[in-house]
Amino acid sequence: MTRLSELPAYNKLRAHRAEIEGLHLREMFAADPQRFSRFSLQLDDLLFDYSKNRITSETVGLLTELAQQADLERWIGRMFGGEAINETEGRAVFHVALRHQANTPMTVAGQDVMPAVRTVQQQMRRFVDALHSGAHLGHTGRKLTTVINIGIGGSDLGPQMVSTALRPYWVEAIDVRFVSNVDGAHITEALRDADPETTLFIVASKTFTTLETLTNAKTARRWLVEGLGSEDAVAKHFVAVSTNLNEVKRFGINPQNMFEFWDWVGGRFSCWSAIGLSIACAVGMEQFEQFLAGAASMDQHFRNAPLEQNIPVLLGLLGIWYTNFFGCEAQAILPYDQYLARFPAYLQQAEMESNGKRTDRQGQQITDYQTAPIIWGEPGTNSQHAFFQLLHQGTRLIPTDFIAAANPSTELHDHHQLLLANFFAQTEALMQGKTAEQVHAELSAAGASPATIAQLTPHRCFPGNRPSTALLFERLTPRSLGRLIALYEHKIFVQGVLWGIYSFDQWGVELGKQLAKRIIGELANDGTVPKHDASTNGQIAHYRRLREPSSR
Ligand code: G6Q
Repeated sequence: MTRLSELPAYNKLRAHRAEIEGLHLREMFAADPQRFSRFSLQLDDLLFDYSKNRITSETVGLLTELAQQADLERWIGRMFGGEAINETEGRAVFHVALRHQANTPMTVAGQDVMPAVRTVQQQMRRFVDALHSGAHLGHTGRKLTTVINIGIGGSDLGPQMVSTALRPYWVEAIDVRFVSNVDGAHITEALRDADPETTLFIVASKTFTTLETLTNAKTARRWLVEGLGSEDAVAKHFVAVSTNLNEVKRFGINPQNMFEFWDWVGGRFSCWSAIGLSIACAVGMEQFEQFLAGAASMDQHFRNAPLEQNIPVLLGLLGIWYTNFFGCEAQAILPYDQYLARFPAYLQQAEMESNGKRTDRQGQQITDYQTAPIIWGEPGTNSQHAFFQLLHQGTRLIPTDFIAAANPSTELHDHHQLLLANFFAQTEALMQGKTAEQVHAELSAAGASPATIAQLTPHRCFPGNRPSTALLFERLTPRSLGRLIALYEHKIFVQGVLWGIYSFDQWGVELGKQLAKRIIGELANDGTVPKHDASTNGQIAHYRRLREPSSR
């Protein structure tokens, strides 16, 4: 493997970056009436407009050259071929099989996984249908209408984000909630107005050993058994989603109530598996299948489109362009859709846990280029009234992704027009900026004195030339949502390949977990002195002093 920074196209891109330094997007649009059609693509109803980025045709040519030199096409083939490309964990990365539509095999280590995938999907359908029809009732014979998913990280963020996004599709009388934090406040609030007779718990954990999830699941179990006065209630009110049958049994959940998935499904890529059971409970299995089909349409595009017309590839390359050649430290995700409120948080995990790494595939430290930027964002228009100031006039350059549907998910069409007017206005404003001449003219027209004009002009100018990419599609549906998520998943894949890292492990979350396990045993007020650094010891001692006697 040649390091990214040693690829021939990398050096060419550095030189090219210096050449285009002085170019302003405003001028590039003025000079090229074809710029929009040159730098936009359409996949069915999805418009991918990347023309408001600081690129020329040469940039795109060099970036795709870089991707070729990094062997991207071979890596895409390896992922879809079920190869064990997650080498540090010795696993395939095969979430694409979970949404595979054709009647063709998808193999891992010579074995077709599709029969097992379809079997679990059928089991999900039977369960969800029974839940909705009332064929599966609670211990006291009542319908289960509150579904609480207990999981964390990949076993929470995906299902939670998708369920939130698809709120208008929820079947009648269903209420789906999510508990992830080990902070007792989370489960307390989720249970506050819940009725044990009508509550179903989905314990979602790939390993079924995660401290937070098991702690919450035990609390939920106690609440249920106390509420219904019988251990037998667990059978009707608890199901598990896991790869670990033994631990599920040990917890006391009947294996018949377990939905299986496999080690080739990474946690943060698992909402397509039975980890999506809470989504299916919310919207029904047919809509869940539409969600899978939407993702599959992006998989096909990613697998087959040439690099320079490949949306996830281009989105990934734009990120590389800004991170590695402009020194950008952050990437803003701005859905103009309240139902996508959790999408930035979801991508924070997907991108930062996948590509927030400093060791390359050869085990060498990466010292001469950056990997994953900081992902953040909030829905428009709220974000406009909060942090857009920094995007427009701050000292940092922050590339932005604007995401919106042309049609609303509500009846309030007038609201939607206003929302989209802002969507268009913001990408235009970021790109165009406002010159001193414009500010001057505005202030003069408003009757400002020359002194006021001189004082205010520098503050009221916008530099512009701030990049944005727009994703605009017909409507937020299970299908278009599946396609959108798959687009970002593949973007992450592309970037990981180019950065030369393993995107599908997450060793960085281990150390804190190990230390926490050790510290749990040290919190007792038994006179022992914890064996840490002075700061950690001091914090623990202060905590022991402040803690109320009842919790000692
Ligand atoms: C995701 C990570 C991580 C994981 C959680 C929950 O890719 O692996 O976020 O999903 O730690 O793990 P379990 O599903 O095993 O409880």
